[in-house]
Amino acid sequence: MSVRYTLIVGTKDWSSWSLRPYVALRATGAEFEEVVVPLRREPLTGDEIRKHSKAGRVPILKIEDNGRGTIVWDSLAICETLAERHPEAKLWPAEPFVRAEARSYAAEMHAGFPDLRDQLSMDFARRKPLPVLRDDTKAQVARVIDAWSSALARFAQDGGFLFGGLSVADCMYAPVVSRFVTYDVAVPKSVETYMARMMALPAMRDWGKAAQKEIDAGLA
Ligand SMILES: N[C@@H](CCC(=O)N[C@@H](CS)C(=O)NCC(=O)O)C(=O)O
Repeated sequence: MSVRYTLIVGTKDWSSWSLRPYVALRATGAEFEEVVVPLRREPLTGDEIRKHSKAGRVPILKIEDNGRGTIVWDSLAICETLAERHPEAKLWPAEPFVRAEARSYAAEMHAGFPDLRDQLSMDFARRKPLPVLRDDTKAQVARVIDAWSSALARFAQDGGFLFGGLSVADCMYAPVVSRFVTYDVAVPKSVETYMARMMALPAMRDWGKAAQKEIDAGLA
């Protein structure tokens, strides 16, 4: 069986959406090629992305499998596809109610937190002062901390992540972990331990090294 994955991502220092499926794909252990499209270089950026997907957004996963191929776009769709194709990676919890909750976490992140994303934009390899947060941003930061604390209190003893082992929920929140590190957001101890565990993942470390190289090269 010959499977070929190509993950198309944006500038790593900035592309929070791209980081999510990257962490999931690394968790599967599958080999893959990577294409990095420089963001914030319009019209080049849009033109480059649309060569791969008419949706005009990264991340995109190209799958070639035994002579057939497809593309998957959107971070959550890619994570779902990887979870389905690699059941051995256990990217969703096995227990149905826990899985339902983990899906809710992933979906809440995917659809929400606009003020947090706006005010604490991802800048993976940089450290920045915390801006004065709007009330909505404060509420969204508090919601993330509360959601993480709740999951960690119940499941972290089974693997250290939100729902025990690393799941799509962790992948979806990986950029928020990075943002909280960048802006040194105050968090309780259990969350601090979780964030350190996330940042220590080989996938997160490699992403950070690549982001630093982009900064050094003046690309981010
Ligand atoms: N909902 C999408 C959002 C993807 C998205 O907005 N990606 C940004 C980069 S992080 C993008 O492609 N921007 C295109 C551009 O800057 O022209 C997902 O989950 O993948």
